[in-house]
Amino acid sequence: MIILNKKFFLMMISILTLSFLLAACGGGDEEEGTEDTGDDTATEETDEGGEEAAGDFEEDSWQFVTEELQGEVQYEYAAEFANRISEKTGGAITVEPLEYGALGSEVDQAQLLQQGGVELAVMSPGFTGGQVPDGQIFSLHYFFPSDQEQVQEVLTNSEALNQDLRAKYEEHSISPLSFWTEGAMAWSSNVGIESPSDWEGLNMRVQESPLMRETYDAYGATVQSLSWGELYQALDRETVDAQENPIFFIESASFHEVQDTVTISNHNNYVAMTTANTDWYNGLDDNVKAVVDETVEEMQDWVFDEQKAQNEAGLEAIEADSENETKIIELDEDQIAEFREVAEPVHQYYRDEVEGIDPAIFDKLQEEIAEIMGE
Ligand code: 6CS
Repeated sequence: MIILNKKFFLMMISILTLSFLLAACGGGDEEEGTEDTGDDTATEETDEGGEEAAGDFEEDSWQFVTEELQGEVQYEYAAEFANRISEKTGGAITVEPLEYGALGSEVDQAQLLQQGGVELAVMSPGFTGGQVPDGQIFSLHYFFPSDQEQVQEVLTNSEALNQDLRAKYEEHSISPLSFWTEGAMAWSSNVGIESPSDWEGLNMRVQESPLMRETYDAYGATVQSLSWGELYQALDRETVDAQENPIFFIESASFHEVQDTVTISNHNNYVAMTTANTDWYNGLDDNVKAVVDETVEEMQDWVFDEQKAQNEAGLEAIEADSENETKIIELDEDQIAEFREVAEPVHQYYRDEVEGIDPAIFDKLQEEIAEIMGE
């Protein structure tokens, strides 16, 4: 029996309906959101008595697209960002957070941002792995720390990421203003993954990142790229056998309903980027850019707490779901060592063989990680 997932169903309808909208936006909307709105200036008072400050901002509205649904980390990030921008500009600038599906799939959304059809997006590097090969560094297994506080520290402070990798994305009109974790990745499957050999013959869902193929190849699995909106049904029909995501997302997308096991593997982290269209961002008035930068910086702690709370609640919800029993497997150190042994040669393969990547970014990031881990 096919179990229809309600969220999935609603999303697919909205993707189909709005694919027309995406086609209409293609390349033609560079000016959207940057339009001259006339002489309107805001005069509303802020809590801090900020009438003067508000007057410094011209009225404007921006769209902030995310790859997740209301209540999930990315969307809540955009909503909180919107509140803060409104407050700091005395209501002059409004930001509209958009759910996954509102403007197409993750790949469509990335294209929209690049074309200037939206100003801001939360983007996962996995969906532009073909265009920006250096972004695939986030899909290496056992490369980043497993401690999420250390991961967030690396993502927030790394020069390799926030300067060098950012410049690579900017060649494609994507300005990553920050990188942040949505939590440690876990695997779900029906077989119960406890050692690399358990992957033998499994078909794994991945994002649009060629390196992910290499990684799962090393374990003996095949891979298939899919948008997450198609994943529940693919797992249910067993055209795909396994997937990876942070626990909160496995629960909220209901993947655990159609998978028997979840493996806490800590093999890597779900990294998201707060991105802006590069021309739009560079064209902002200095005072507006300062407010954006300040807000992005503040959001690093906020989103860390948000993902932590959602991941904890997600695990509890999976454990409490007696209608869909899920076996939780937590890998011990010996089991992790087995996975590391297979995964680590892919690090060198990435550094030395993957076309288009800058090995200097890899080397610098590796040093920065070692420093934060006190090695
Ligand atoms: O698996 C995915 O593709 C989705 N996972 C998360 C945690 N956020 C959005 C993304 O598209």
